[in-house]
Amino acid sequence: MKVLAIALLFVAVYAKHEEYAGYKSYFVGQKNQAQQHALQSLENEFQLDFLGRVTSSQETLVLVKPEFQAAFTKSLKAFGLSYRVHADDVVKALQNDDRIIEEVVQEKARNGGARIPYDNYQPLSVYDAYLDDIARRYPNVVTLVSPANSFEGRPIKYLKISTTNFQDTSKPVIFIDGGIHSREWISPPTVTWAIRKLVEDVTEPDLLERFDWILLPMVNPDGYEHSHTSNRFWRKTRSATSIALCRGVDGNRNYDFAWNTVGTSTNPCSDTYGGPTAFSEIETRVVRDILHENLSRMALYLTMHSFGSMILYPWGHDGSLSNNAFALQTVGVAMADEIFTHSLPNFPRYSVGNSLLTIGYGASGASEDYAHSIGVPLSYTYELPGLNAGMNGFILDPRFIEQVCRETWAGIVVGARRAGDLFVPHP
Ligand code: 0X9
Ligand code: ZN
Repeated sequence: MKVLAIALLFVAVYAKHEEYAGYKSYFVGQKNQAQQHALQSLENEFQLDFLGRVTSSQETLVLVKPEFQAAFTKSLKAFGLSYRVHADDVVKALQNDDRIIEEVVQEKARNGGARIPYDNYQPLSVYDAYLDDIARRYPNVVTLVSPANSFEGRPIKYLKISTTNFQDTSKPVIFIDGGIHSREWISPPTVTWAIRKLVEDVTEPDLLERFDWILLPMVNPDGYEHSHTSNRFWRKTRSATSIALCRGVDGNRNYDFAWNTVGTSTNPCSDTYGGPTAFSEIETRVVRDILHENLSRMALYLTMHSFGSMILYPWGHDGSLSNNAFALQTVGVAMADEIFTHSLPNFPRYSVGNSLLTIGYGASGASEDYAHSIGVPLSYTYELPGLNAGMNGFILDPRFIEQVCRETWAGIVVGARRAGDLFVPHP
């Protein structure tokens, strides 16, 4: 009986990641732009999935299907790109992540079940309950808004945090979202941590006096749920917009900014599918509407992604700079410097710059570009820290969640204050 139970458990655990059977992940080094382009050019041919950049070593982590591994490594050699295997067996690596996550759950159980939401990755229900609970407990400063349901019918919720219920229109607004790319699990907790620091554990009271805040931790709840229950590397929404078998649109290719032109795909099966039209997704329309409703006084927009320890700003489709590039760079550097002073020694230092030039590829239809194009003066994509030598876990050991939240908050504090100093209301 016991043997059967263990066998069933094994089958269940294995089945969870079975779509990655035979996959390997590789670190690929790129020394210059030509090599970056060379790697990028292999994306479609070998159906590569770029998981992110390890900034300290300037290596990109790439997921490769079994049938393409031999040809992929051959092409790397032909281009003179260095590479090394990261996970020889991706299923095993994911199971190892599951074990690390489960260990923390066990530890917590031994500690008497205390609720410590930042010591592990949380299911969607925990985020949902948290937003409801905060709104209930702090009705004077927090308003819960649930403007629409996701494709699969889950409420997309955000909080408006304000000492005047958004009535003092002289205050600049700061908007932070997370979770558009569902597999980037470190993103939503950085947004809920900001809620905590504005409402529950206030150490910077000026931030609530000076600004109104909009915090949307989970733009893509369907994708998040799917990445927890079925496919760990699910990035897109879960919409069924075409007759094709493949579901989902890359939310960060779906905004109406140079839509469908660069670093995006028209193939619904691609991870960077931009959708049938710009704003085809309810999830991106919710963000769009928040931007427009508050545009006249929005001073700062941050969208949380992972990973790579980068602060990116427009324009991400062609690498050109906006008229506000000087402010974007200086405020970006101020945020990165502050994060650095709160960081751990083994964390990579943030780099700051134009999206295309810093991340190494162009991408159109991204939210940070859209926000800036309609007039948000300071608009950034955060690529939060992730995998790094000395860290365990395929993506980010859950023991580092709280650290990332704390240091990211330090960056937000500086960014908000700078944004407030620079802000001139729109006519
Ligand atoms: O590719 C993306 O959407 C972002 N990177 S991620 O690894 N989180 O997927 C980067 C977006 C950069 N911004 C622009 N291209 N504007
Ligand atoms: Zn992302």
